Amino acid sequence: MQQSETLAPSLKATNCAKSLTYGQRAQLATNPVAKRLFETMERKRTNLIVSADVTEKKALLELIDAVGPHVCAIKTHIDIVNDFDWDLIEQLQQLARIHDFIIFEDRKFADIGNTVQLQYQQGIYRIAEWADMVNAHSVPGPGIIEGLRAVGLTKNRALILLPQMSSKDNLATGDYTQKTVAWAQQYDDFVIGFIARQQLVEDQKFLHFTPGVQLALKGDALGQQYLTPQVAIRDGSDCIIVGRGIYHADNYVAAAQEYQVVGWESYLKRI
Ligand code: S5P
Repeated sequence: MQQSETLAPSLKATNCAKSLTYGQRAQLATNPVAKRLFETMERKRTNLIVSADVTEKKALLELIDAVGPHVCAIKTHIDIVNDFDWDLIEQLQQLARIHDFIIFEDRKFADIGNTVQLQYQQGIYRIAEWADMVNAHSVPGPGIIEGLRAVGLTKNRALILLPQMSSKDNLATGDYTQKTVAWAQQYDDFVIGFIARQQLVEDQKFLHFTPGVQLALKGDALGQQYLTPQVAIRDGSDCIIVGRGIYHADNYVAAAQEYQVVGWESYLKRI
């Protein structure tokens, strides 16, 4: 894989070394969201996260309701919804309870600690009130983690960092990747894992989330790069994140089912 060549030697995953089941890993988790996510994956037999990148409230809720039984988490980009209102959040939370999934807001915070605290809690989205997990770039340094952590821990939330990205020629490589992983380890009560293309740490309490996953490997015109679910999980991913591969399918329930089965079978091969 292209990016592994740029990783520091200590981060190169020679072979994916993950022998424990999701259920066993729930016992290792110290953060409540990580624990709940592992337990949900085990209970529902799914490592699929649907990236619900849909811009109209009604269509977004319909998609989430339809794929909900097949996922461990739903990933949102709340700021792309044209007709956002607080009722959307309440319905999303209700669907999360009905279908038993975790809510991941893909906010990719990227500012200094003080600013991200405001972005996390305030404004029209009040993300900290409803998102079980959010993610953040590490480019500002550890202050961004400290800012989010001070808010998130009081609400039993979790953070995912991005030591790698899926897009072509991204700058999250080498030393950046390595430092990001080290900060995750330093703040491991709040940081539960990584957006990653392959396994970055051996400690199995950390989750590796892989976006840029598609069975058809179609790619797009703007630099997105895809792996198949089989390759992602073989190389150490714990959760596959699938957007257009599902919500652009003619039948998105059937597509979600297919990704659930392929993802789960790939995981069973690994343990
Ligand atoms: O490196 C990344 C990180 C993320 S979170 N690459 C990504 O593609 N993502 C997100 O995953 C992206 O913002 C989008 O919501 C989803 C991928 O969507 P797809 O339609 O390409 O599957």
